[in-house]
Amino acid sequence: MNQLGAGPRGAAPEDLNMTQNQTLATLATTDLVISVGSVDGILTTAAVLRLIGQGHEVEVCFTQAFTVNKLLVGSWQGRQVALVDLAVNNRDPEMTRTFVEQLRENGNTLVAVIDEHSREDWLAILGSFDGLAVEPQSQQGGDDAPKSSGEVFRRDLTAAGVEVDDHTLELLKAADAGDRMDFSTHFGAIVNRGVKSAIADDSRRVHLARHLAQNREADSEIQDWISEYEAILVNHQEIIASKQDLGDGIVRVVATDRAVDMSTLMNTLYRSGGRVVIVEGEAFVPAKKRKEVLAAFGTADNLDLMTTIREGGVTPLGGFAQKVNVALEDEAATLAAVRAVLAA
Ligand SMILES: [Mn+2]
Repeated sequence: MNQLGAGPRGAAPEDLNMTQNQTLATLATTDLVISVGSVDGILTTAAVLRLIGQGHEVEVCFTQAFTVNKLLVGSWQGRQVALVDLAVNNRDPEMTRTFVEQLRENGNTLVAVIDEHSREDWLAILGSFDGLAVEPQSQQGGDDAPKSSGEVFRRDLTAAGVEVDDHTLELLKAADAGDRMDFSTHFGAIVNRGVKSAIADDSRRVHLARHLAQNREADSEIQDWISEYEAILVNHQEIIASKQDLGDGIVRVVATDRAVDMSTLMNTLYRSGGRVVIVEGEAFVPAKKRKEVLAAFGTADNLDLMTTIREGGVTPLGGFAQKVNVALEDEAATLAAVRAVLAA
C-alpha cells in the first residue's frame, strides 16, 4: 500500500502503519472536493487539500445541502470525490439521493464524507460506508459528538494514527471554532473576513481553501477582500453612530448607498440592546426582480415578525419570521404593529 506519492511531506511511506496507509492512500486519490461554503467547510477543505498534496489536480467546488441539485454532476466522470461539511438535505432527502445517484451513474466514487450533521441520514442515502476513508458522524453522541467537520476529520486522522503537521491541525481547529461562530483564530479570521464583502462569490472560497492549504498568511488578493470588508465595518460604525432610538427597544438606522454586511450590522445592533432593528437600505425585492430602497425589520428576540406584520395589515416584500422587508410607505403601519406586540 505504498501509494503515498501525493501524501503529506515528511511522511515516508515505510514509517506509516497499515491503517494510516489506507486512510491516507484512499484520501490521496481524491480529485474532486465538493464542500459547503462555511468557515468549517472552507478550512476543512484546505486541510484535505494539504493532506492530498500537490501531486495531481484537485477540483474544488462549493455548494449547500439544499442546492446540490444545481451542481453540474454530468460534467464529472470517473472522479474520486470527497464531500466536506455537506449534510443530507433534511427538508428534501430525495434531492441528496438524486445527487449521489447521478454521481455514481457517471462513474464517480465517493472516497470520504467528512460531515458532522447526521451519520444516520447519510447511511440511509449511501447504503453503507464501505470504501470511505472518512465516514460521516452524527450529533446523537451528545456532548461528546464532534461539532464540526474539522473535528470529524481531526478525530478520524488521530484514530487512524495519521500524524498531521501543525498547519493542518491549526486549520482543523479553526474550522471547528468557526462552526461555533468563533472567527478569532488566525485562519478563521482570514476566511471570515475574506468572504464577507462578496458572500455569494464561491470563487473566493476556492482560492481561500487552495491558498491556505499551503500558506499561513493571506496573499494580496485575499488581503484586498479583507480590506473591502474592513471598509464595510467602518460604514457600520458610522451608520450605528447616527442610529435613532424609537423607544420600546426599537432602533432605526439608515444604510442607503452604503456597503454593509446586513447580518453583522443587525447583530451589532441587537448586541447593543435593540430588540427590533429597522434598517433603511437597498435590498432585493423578489416580486420586482430588482433592488429597491426599503425598510428591513429584524429581531434577535423570539418574535414572529412575519406574522405580526401580516396581522397588522401590511404585505411584506420578503423575509422570514425574524427578518422582514417592507416598502418604505408601509413602515409606519409596520412599526405600529411591532410596537403593539413589544409593549404587550
Ligand atoms: Mn460544519
